[in-house]
Amino acid sequence: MNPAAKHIGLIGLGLMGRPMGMNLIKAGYSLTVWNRTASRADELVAAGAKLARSPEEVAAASDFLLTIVSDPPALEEVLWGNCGAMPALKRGSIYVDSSTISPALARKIAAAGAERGVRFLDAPVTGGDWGAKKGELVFMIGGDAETLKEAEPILSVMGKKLFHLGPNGAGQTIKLAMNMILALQVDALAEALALTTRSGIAGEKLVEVMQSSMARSGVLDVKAPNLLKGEYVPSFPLRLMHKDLGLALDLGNQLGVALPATAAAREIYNAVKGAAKEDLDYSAVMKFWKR
Ligand code: NA7
Repeated sequence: MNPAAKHIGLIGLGLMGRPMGMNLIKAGYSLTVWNRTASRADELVAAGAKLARSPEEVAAASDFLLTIVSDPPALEEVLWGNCGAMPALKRGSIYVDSSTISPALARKIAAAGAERGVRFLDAPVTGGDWGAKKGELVFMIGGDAETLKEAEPILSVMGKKLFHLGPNGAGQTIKLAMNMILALQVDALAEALALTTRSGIAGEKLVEVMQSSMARSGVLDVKAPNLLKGEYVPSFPLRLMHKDLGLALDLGNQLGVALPATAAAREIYNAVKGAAKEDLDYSAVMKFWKR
């Protein structure tokens, strides 16, 4: 199928949404966008996207809608707030949400979509803004397999791997579990670096040994340089990691699963978030020991 014949809507042009939209345009799709702060659409509009006046207008123009906004309240606002998208979604269309939200909200959206004949996938992503720019995101997907098959050509423009994990909510559940691990790994690395450097040994020594041990990891490759240099330009903002740890703890409560390590890590992210004067990457958790 000619990509230009498929009308895609994109709501949420933050750190992730902008490069994802750019890759859709480059692949030849016709794109209509909306963002709360309209100026964030400038680059996409210059590249050929149409700017809508509301989420409702985007949904009404789309065969395929993608949303990627900060958190559950932001998503509820764009779907059911003033001129929201949900009531305007076309029967037969596919709606994919890539925000990280609660599995319960994903299931609520799926049910509301089904009532209107709209097929929904929860499809949060991992890979940071770097993965979004390169079109190398990893999608964690919950929903119907047939719907995913239809959505696959579009999602593949933005991602290198699509994991189908179960019914609606499964994508979000795995995403929260993934982010718990990433948050704990970076927190553990920061603690160990604090101990090492306070002993008078360069942090680089610890990292060097870890690279030759079982503690070697992608997190070490990507985040250790930030921690060692004390540079925390947001790739995945700390405020969003903090939000995800909260969502994971809520899910643990609902399921009756104790998450003591996650609870402790969230306190540390919370302290750094409270003291931060600017937007920082989550690797800035190191600042807890630099105060
Ligand atoms: P960013 O860069 O913080 O972008 C967040 C986006 O969400 C941005 O477009 C915001 O609009 C939008 N937003 C936030 N609150 C609202 C409300 N209330 N109404 C409408 N739109 C809103 O986040 P990322 O792109 O890094 O991440 C997006 C998601 O992927 C998030 O769930 C991560 O955890 C994973 P703004 O430009 O501020 O007007």
